[in-house]
Amino acid sequence: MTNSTMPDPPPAYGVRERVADGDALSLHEEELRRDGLTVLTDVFAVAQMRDVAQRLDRLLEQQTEQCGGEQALQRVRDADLVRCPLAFDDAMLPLACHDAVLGLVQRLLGDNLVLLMQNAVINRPGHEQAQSRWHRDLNYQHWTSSRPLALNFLVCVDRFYVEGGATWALPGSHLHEVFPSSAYVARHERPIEAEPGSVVLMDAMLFHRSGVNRSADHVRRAVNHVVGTPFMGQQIDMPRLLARHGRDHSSDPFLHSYLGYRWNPAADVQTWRHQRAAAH
Ligand SMILES: O=C(O)CCC(=O)C(=O)O
Repeated sequence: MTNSTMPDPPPAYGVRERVADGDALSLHEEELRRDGLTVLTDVFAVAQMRDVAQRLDRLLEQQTEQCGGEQALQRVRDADLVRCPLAFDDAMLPLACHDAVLGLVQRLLGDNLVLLMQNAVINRPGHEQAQSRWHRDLNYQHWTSSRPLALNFLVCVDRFYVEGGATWALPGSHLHEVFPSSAYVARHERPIEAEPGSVVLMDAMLFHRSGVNRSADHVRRAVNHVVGTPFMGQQIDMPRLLARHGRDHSSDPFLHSYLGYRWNPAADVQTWRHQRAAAH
């Protein structure tokens, strides 16, 4: 995990308030608040990433076939994406649940977290990736909040480098309502380069995009997660999808909450009261 040795306080004058230096995650927290992004290195083992890469390729093939083929998915701008992989392969759940990553997320969002989505983005040379258009992960929102509402984190399954389709971001754009001018974007867009096993975290209001993959043959896979607070809805009803595929994580106290079992709308008044009583 990234851990910098603490530098001496920089000389300054007229400064009466400053952020105190803290532990290993404090700098990442500060980067997330100020820039809207940070990178944790060496979170997952490279061997694990190689295994995940193979599993993602299989899942992509399955989902593409189930959805009528690649061209059909391209028409709805959903090609080269694996939707909710953790519902289909148990090796995907640990990517969403790493202690250090969630510890950092909790510093910004508090204890009650909900996984709003998990999607793998496969960025291949010669293939247009729909995610390469600028967007916020809280799409269509043009306002700012005094506190972060949701974060996203990308697990780098393959190496992120510019020619190979690394993610690009506009640092600080989570603090502004509107998307900046083309000139501003051209001057301030920044690539995020990282090794396999790293995790790129962003404020979910930060503008970002996949890069264009201009490499000869580098497939750049990433697994993106959006984590919010319980008043936000999941992209796909995870408890229901998991159940459909024979998986039930509801007895695990953390997953009960994180995967949405606890927060799903109740079917009726009695059920809501029963659930509320059980939680107390
Ligand atoms: O593929 C990337 O580099 C970014 C992915 C992304 O923008 C997203 O999943 O929202």
